[in-house]
Amino acid sequence: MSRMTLTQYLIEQQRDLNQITGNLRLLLEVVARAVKAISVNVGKGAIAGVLGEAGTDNVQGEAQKRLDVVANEILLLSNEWGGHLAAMASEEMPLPYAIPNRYPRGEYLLLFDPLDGSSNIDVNISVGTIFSVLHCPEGIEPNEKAFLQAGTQQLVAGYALYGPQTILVLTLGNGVVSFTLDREFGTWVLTNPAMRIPEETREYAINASNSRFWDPAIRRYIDEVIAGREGPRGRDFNMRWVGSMVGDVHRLLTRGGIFMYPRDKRDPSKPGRLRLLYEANPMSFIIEQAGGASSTGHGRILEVEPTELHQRIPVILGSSREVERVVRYYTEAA
Ligand code: AHM
Ligand code: MG
Repeated sequence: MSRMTLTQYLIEQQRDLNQITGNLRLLLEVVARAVKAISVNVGKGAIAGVLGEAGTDNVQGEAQKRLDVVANEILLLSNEWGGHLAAMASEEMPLPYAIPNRYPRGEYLLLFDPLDGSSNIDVNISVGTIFSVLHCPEGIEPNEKAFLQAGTQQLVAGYALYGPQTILVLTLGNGVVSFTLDREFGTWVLTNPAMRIPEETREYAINASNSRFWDPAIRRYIDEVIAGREGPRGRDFNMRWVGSMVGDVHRLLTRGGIFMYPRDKRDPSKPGRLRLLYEANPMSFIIEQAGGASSTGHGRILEVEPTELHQRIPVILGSSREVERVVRYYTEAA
C-alpha cells in the first residue's frame, strides 16, 4: 500500500499540479491537525468528560453537546493564528468569527460543522467534521455576507469521519481522495487516491419516520424501492440510516447509494433539515467530484445562491442515476 502522507499529497497538488496555493496548503494542514485533536477527544469520550449536554443551545435552537462545543473551540483556536483566514463560520456560532486583530488576516473563509451527527455522540456511533473553504473577495469585510457564495465557488471541501478508523476525505476540485489516520505515528496516510461512486445502487438512506411530511416525488421513489422485485424497479433495495450525514455519505462513496433529507411540510420556515453552507455544499462538492449528483429535487445544490448563513436546504445526493430519477419524479409531479 502507498504510504503517501497528506503533507506529500498537498505539496504535490501545489508544486506539480498548481491546484492549490501555498497558503491554502498550509490552511489545510492546520485543519487536518485540528481534526486529529477532535478525533482524540471523541475517542476518549467519558474519560475526558466530553460526553453529555453542554447546557446551551445553538443559533438553530438545538441543544449543544459538550463535544459540539469542544470541537468548535479546537477548530477556532487551531485556525485563528495561521494568517490564512479572514473569518470562520460554524453551525455552532450565530455569526462569523473574525480573525482577531493581533493575527494577520488571510484571503480565505473557512466554514464547518464541527461535530456532525451530534445525536450519535453519547451512543458511541460514528460522528464527523464537515468543512468548506471559500475565497474572501478582496476589499470585502469578512462578515456574514462574504460567506453567502454558491457552492460552485468552493475551493476545497472535506470531512473527517470518526469511526473505527479516523478518515479524512478531501476534494480540491480534481477528484476525491481519502486518508486514514495512522494513530501510532499521528500521520494521515493516503488510502484511496480516487474515490468514485458506483452508478448502480440498491441502497437508500432516509429517515422514514418523516414520511407523512414528504413531497409526493419522494413518496413515489420510496414506495417503488420498498416494493422491490415485485414493484416497478424490478429489484430489491436495502435501507441504511446512520443518523450522521458523514457516515451515510461515506457509505455512498464506498459502495454507492442515495441519501435524502428532503423538503418536508412540517415547518415552512425550515425547507429541509440540513444546512446549505457547511453541510449540503461541501458534501455536494465531494459527491459530484466522485462522479455522483446532488440536488434539492428542483436543481443542483451547488448552484443555489445562499441568502443566510444558517440556511437549510433539501438534500438528495448519491449515485447519479438514482438522483436523476428523483429529480424526474419532481418534474413529473409538477
Ligand atoms: P447535526 O449537525 O446537528 O448533527 O445535524 C445533522 C444530522 C445529520 O448528520 C444527519 O443526517 C441528520 O442530522 C439526522 O437527522 P435525524 O435525527 O432526523 O435522523
Ligand atoms: Mg451537522
